[in-house]
Amino acid sequence: MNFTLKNKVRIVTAASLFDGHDAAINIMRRIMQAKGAEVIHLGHNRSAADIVDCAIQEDAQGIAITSYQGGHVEFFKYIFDLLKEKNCSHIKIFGGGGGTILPTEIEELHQYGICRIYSPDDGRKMGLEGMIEDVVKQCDFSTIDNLQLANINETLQKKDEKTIAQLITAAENGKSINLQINKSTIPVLGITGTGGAGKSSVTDEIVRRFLNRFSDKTIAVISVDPSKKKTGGALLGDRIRMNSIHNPRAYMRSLATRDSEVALSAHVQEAIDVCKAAAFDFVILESAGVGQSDASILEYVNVSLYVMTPEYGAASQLEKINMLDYADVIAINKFDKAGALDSLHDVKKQYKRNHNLFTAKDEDLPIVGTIASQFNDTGVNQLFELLVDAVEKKCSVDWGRTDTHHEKNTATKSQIIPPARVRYLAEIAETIERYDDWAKEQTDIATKMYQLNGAINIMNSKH
Ligand code: B12
Ligand SMILES: Nc1nc2c(ncn2[C@@H]2O[C@H](COP(=O)(O)OP(=O)(O)O)[C@@H](O)[C@H]2O)c(=O)[nH]1
Ligand SMILES: [Mg+2]
Repeated sequence: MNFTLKNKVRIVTAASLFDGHDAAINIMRRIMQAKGAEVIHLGHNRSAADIVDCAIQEDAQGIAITSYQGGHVEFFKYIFDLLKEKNCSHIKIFGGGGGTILPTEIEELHQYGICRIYSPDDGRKMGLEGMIEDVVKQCDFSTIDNLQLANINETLQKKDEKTIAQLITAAENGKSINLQINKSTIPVLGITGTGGAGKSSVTDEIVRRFLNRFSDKTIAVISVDPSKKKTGGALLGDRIRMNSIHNPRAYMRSLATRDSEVALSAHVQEAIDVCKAAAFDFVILESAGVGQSDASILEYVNVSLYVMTPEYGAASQLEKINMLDYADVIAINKFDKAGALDSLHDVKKQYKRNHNLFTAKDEDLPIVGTIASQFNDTGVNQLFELLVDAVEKKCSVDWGRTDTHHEKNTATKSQIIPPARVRYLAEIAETIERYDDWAKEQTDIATKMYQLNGAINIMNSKH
């Protein structure tokens, strides 16, 4: 890298709506990460509103999009208009779409205010690295220079997303701001576990159920992912799993650890405090993947959830997991994997040992198998009930639950095609083949009858 960034640069990347061409943006975002940027990647097929809302909530300096399916002029202009409408014109827009974006269209978009659309010619002249350096350098500015601190608590309580986001950035930059916080009444749930266990997928399912169940309540999610020690860059990928946060009652912010040794950012507490000052009813903190001994999330949260999978190796490994001592609730996610029931049994046994609960009934332990990737999973439903119970009990809040039924079933894999019907396509083909054979048989008979009839007629006519 032949340049140093003055500011932490955060860029939202995505492929445009109805567009599955994500190879190009994946190349671009990896180079951005290597240049030290924190990239919030949204993947493909993303709407202008998704991208703009994300950029504001994440306090990004830039948006970088690829568009190959046409409609790019309208798409880029609409993003520009939405940013303007939300008073966030400082967020710069970059893009590309190879030869599908004509030079005249590039000119039109630049005139409109899009920062830069890169053509294949630009690629030839500047190279991939040159283009990305150009993007990253143009995003190297502070977003918090004009942060209005007068009446900050009132603005926060209106849940102004730009202000919330910029206050979290201020905290990350070491600026302390005096906020009014009612700490005692806003519960914080910590979700931790090994990388890839499904923490973000479980978080998304909890947010969905929370928003559905409590129609007047608001929620904030703070998600931490690791920074690369070598480059300082980070892929903040949790947001790609979050489908339920596109709701006016939800806010999400991704944080990079900015220090690859730890599972949490040093500024997690301040980020939680900003969300509390903004009077969200519930805050969820998702840690970056942790090792067996890590339990650092406990310092920041009232209730904790440990997410693991059936693939932890041998049962003796469970003895090393610190969170089995401390977590209020444990989810064995990916319960669709082989050996899931065995691991549920093993984890329950270990939990009883850790907590000296040798006489407790298995079904009373706060351990549940979940399949977060499955719609309306019974295990996740049960998990949600356990978490609401734990929050109400530990934080003395009354969320006024109307529906208090407790599901006891651990996740069961619901098959889209039941076992008895797995051959259904073959059965349809066989039925059609049988019908075709029968129809051919019938036509042969009819043909023979017709021929015999004809022969009879000929014989008769000779008489
Ligand atoms: C690879 C590819 C695919 C792959 C995509 C793999 C993937 N996961 O991305 C596959 C085979 C799956 C595919 C499928 C389809 N494709 Co296709 N595909 C392409 C192809 C060959 C290359 C696109 C690409 O990634 N280029 C690599 C990038 C890095 O280079 P570039 O595009 O030249 O971009 C330059 C600059 O613009 C700049 N740049 C680009 N983006 C960005 C972003 C930033 C931030 C920056 C800084 C710079 C930058 O970098 C490059 C530097 O030189 C193009 C044709 C072509 N030769 O361009 C067709 C093309 C885009 N596909 C096309 C079509 C029609 C389709 C399909 C609809 C085909 C079909 N009927 O099924 C599907 C749709 C897929 C979907 N779900 O959306 C058409 C689009 C036509 C149009 N818009 O009018 C094209 C143009 C082919 C054609 N001539 O018909 N496709
Ligand atoms: N088979 C299976 N895959 C899952 C399940 N939950 C999540 N996943 C997948 O596991 C991968 C990692 O999930 P993610 O939520 O990002 O994990 P995190 O790193 O712990 O936050 C993704 O590809 C998810 O789609 C599940 O219950 N079953
Ligand atoms: Mg995650």
